[in-house]
Amino acid sequence: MNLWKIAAIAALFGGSEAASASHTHRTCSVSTFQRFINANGTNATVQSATYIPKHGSFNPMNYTSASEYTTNLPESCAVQVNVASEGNSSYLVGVILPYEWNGRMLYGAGTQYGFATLSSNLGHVGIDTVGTWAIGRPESVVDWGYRAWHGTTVLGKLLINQWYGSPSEYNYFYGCSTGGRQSMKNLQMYPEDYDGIIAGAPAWWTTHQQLWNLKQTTYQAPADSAHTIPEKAFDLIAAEVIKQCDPQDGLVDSIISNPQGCNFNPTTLACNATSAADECLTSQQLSTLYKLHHDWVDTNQTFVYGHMWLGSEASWLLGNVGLGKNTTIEQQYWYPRDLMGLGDVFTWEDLDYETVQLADKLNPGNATADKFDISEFEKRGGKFLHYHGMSDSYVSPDASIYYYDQASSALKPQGIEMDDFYRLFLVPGMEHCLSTPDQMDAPWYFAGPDQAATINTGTYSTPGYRDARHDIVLAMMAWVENGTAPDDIIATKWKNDTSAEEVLRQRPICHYPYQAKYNGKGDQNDAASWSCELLY
Ligand SMILES: *[C@@H]1O[C@H](CO)[C@@H](O)[C@H](O)[C@H]1NC(C)=O
Ligand SMILES: *[C@@H]1O[C@H](CO)[C@@H](O)[C@H](O)[C@H]1NC(C)=O
Ligand SMILES: *[C@@H]1O[C@H](CO)[C@@H](O)[C@H](O)[C@H]1NC(C)=O
Ligand SMILES: *[C@@H]1O[C@H](CO)[C@@H](O)[C@H](O)[C@H]1NC(C)=O
Ligand SMILES: *[C@@H]1O[C@H](CO)[C@@H](O)[C@H](O)[C@H]1NC(C)=O
Ligand SMILES: *[C@@H]1O[C@H](CO)[C@@H](O)[C@H](O)[C@H]1NC(C)=O
Ligand SMILES: *[C@@H]1O[C@H](CO)[C@@H](O)[C@H](O)[C@H]1NC(C)=O
Ligand SMILES: *[C@@H]1O[C@H](CO)[C@@H](O)[C@H](O)[C@H]1NC(C)=O
Ligand SMILES: *[C@@H]1O[C@H](CO)[C@@H](O)[C@H](O)[C@H]1NC(C)=O
Ligand SMILES: *[C@@H]1O[C@H](CO)[C@@H](O)[C@H](O)[C@H]1NC(C)=O
Ligand SMILES: [Ca+2]
Repeated sequence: MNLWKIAAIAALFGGSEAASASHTHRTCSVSTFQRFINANGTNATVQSATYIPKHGSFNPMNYTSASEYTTNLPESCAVQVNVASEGNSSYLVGVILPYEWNGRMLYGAGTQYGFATLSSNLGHVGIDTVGTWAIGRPESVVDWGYRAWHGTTVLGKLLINQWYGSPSEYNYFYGCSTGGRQSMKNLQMYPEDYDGIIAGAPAWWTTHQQLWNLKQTTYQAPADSAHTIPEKAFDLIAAEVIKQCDPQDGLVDSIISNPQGCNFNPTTLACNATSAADECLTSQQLSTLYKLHHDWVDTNQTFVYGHMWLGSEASWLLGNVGLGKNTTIEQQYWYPRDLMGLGDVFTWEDLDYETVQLADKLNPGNATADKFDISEFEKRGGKFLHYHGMSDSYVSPDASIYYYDQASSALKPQGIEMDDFYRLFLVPGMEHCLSTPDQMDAPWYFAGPDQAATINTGTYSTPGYRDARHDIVLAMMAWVENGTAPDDIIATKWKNDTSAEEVLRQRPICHYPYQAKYNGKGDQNDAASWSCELLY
């Protein structure tokens, strides 16, 4: 799975001017929406307005992996608008307006709940490891950095107001990975935009995040060196980590629930006279493993970025650990080369602390979401749910803890209690945004952004458990609209994650710094046998 594709969570779509629904007084047509926009004085062009019948589907606009929610839609009108931005830049906005509306807006996929939903291409076609769209187009970089989704939000509210004849009562934003960054950036810069924000595994520290992804590959590069850990050894390492760290959390259940508390001894993997060559690590490879498991600390002992946690090894193959292969290293170049403007002469061998300092200075598009004083959002009554999988190898869970702690330091002196508006959930055994290593089978599903689409594109919420304890979107709504704060979210692991019919395990995910503890009796796979306890 690709980090950048995940950003494109929601559906954008093409289509022709189409039939109108018989039971609405407005016509789902280009001219209807162009009229709304012209009356508002917004410089935007409606490209399409498409009537979607009940159970209808449509293909999102060239987003191969963003096929979420494109099938089994409720009867809706789907609109695509091109918005003129600064200079000669522009971005596309998608709005899906269901005829049976729940009175609310959601940035992200989820029309099946009844939300009017928003999406945007952020001003360029695909960012996947290619940054050429940014070269010589500084305004497009700003659109990508923060401007496009604020503009999308303003336009979305306008169209909703005009189409339904009343404004949305509540506005929500949910996204994972770069979508998580977007939602946090929006919260920081435009605290009035949304009432509730869900950020999963947010890649919020853009400058350090992108260079860390390259840093990971440099540990392995050049390919097939003596110090390169071969891909096929990742499972071997993963198995040894589970063997040692699973019991250390107090319960042998195949899940590493407290990776930070695990005292891992890598020397059990060391080659000796009798071990087969592909079943052990040389001392050079063990040094690489050490680097991968530790923070990036640079010149003058300066902390740059947190490390991947124990229990993430099974997904290194999918991530940036790079494998030292040309292709993978190339994929990490878009940020320093195209966004920072260092050009093709920059290679992985040039990455040093000065690159980090330059990135911090440039901060292209002001994309980094590092404003920690989010008191304005708290004051306007906003709620923030933030989560991160402990087995994530794309974005370190440390980045989420770092943000939470920094925000806490900024807000506590102002008399703001974190628990009153901002809760962080660390999910044992969950990889980047979704899924779990086969060896762990950890519960990970709670209807977070991108999760339902992994079952199939017509799924939403948590099948069989469509309630605020098992579905983070409903939990957010209950918090914003009823004041019911979630102490935990129950995560689900199905026997078969594709069919999502039979539950294998359910377990509460507790809000930081609480941790789920087995009560000592009852079925370990039943959430009722667990309680949230303070870690410290
Ligand atoms: C345009 O729409 C925005 C958002 O709904 C609204 O605040 C603004 O007043 C509108 N402007 C005009 C000229 O209608
Ligand atoms: C989608 O891709 C096709 C083929 O590359 C292209 O012709 C089309 O213009 C694209 N559509 C949009 C909306 O970008
Ligand atoms: C609207 O945007 C287009 C480019 O997309 C530009 O050519 C035009 O001048 C703009 N019009 C106004 C009134 O700003
Ligand atoms: C418009 O875009 C082109 C590249 O497509 C770029 O060369 C030019 O500088 C841009 N103009 C402005 C005013 O941003
Ligand atoms: C990339 O590939 C070329 C030739 O295929 C090789 O010479 C070079 O060392 C490789 N670079 C890395 C970083 O693996
Ligand atoms: C040699 O290494 C293998 C793993 O490669 C391990 O199972 C074995 O216990 C080691 N033997 C000794 C004597 O350490
Ligand atoms: C590291 O510390 C030395 C001595 O205090 C200082 O001169 C130097 O500028 C520092 N380097 C960086 C990159 O901050
Ligand atoms: C950059 O973003 C931060 C929030 O992350 C905001 O406080 C700041 O005003 C922004 N700066 C500019 C120049 O837009
Ligand atoms: C708020 O509470 C009422 C009464 O329990 C319930 O019917 C409603 O569904 C709740 N709303 C949300 C958004 O959770
Ligand atoms: C899981 O469910 C899917 C969809 O129902 C099915 O195609 C697949 O065969 C199932 N896998 C297993 C291992 O049963
Ligand atoms: Ca365990």
